[in-house]
Amino acid sequence: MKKIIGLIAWLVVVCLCAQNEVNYNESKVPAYILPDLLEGNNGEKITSIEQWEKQRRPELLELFASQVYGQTPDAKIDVTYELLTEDPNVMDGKATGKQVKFTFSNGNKKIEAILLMYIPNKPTGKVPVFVGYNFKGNHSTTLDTTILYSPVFQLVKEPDHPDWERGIQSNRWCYDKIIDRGYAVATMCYHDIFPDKPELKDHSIISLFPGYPETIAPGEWQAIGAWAWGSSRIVDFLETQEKIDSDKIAIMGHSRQGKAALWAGARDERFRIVISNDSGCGGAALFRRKFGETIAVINKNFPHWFCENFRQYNDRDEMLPVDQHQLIALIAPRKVYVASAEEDLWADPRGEFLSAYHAGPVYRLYGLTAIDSDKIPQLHKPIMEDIGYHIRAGEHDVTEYDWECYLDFADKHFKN
Ligand code: GTR
Repeated sequence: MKKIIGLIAWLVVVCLCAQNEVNYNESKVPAYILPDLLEGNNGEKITSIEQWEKQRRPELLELFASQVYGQTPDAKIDVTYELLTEDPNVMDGKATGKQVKFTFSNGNKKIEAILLMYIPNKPTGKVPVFVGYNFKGNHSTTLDTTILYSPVFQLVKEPDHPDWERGIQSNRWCYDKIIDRGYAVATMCYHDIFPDKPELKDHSIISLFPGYPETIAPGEWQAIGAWAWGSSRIVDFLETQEKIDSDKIAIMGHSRQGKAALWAGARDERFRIVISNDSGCGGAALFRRKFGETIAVINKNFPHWFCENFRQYNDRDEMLPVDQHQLIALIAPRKVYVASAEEDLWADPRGEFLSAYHAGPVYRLYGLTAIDSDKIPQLHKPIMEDIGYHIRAGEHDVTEYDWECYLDFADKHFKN
């Protein structure tokens, strides 16, 4: 009897370990069938743009909201903007720098955030703009000592944390290059919208919405939904800016912000280009490949990112009614670009590529160009159709090479 109990206990341990083991072996990727992009929930084939826009697209948006990212409330939160600084002469005179305080309020409670913007001085007309969150504060994106610290930063980082240092992620924001190419750039610290710790939800914009915290329903939004909502509020502000061409707004998000950028781009059609940089699980990567990070692992490590319903798919990734090629397709006919890094296996570069590839049928429905081959391209050979993709050498990061590709892609679609 003892032996049998011992054997059962051993089997349970083996099974649990096997479940949590990360797969980096292509030959162990399970055979999978992706949910059909062009078949409605009622089994009907989608063959026209009209059917896609009226029937299938709303169905998919609803599935992603209820099962993955959570529902974004319809309630409107009051937002005011205050220009804190404006310097028409930054970067040796080639740009204007602005810092703008956003105050989100529900009448009882306020949350503040700071947007940092650089606008090129040379073009006389309106300019296109890249929007994107930074991870370590606006002060981390440049050495400029006039950049203000985010109000929330003291909540997320201890006073002696190295992230208080200026410019530590300036490599991810090649402002000079962006300005030289004639683009404006607008960035905000993502902690301002939802400080990235589960216990800090009370300091997030979610806490301003009616019903909080009583109504934490299984399909309710969490951090990724909040970050996506926040990037739309940045667009609201950009639309008030005379120098900004609001028909040419691109969003670029890295990693967890790549996930949020895709969700923002799927929901808000004002983003005309959506760029996912190394976004991985819950971003561009196909869940069903179970390569690198999986649903169970991401929900365990980041319980505050996705809605509670998403936990039903822990270790049952193939039961999720959607997969990420469908999220990318929701961006059509607007342009989308997915980027991977060769050594970033945790994010499953091949899975990121394949979802961009499998989004193709919706782009083709619009008569647009998609990715032709399911063979991942060579390093540094970007694909620049209406869907773009590249894989570069190196690790999980945003590099100058990534930005060069995004600027080329934006030139192709915004400047012709
Ligand atoms: C990792 C996480 C990834 C990705 C990354 C990041 O720890 O597992 O899904 O989001 O963080 O945002 O840098």
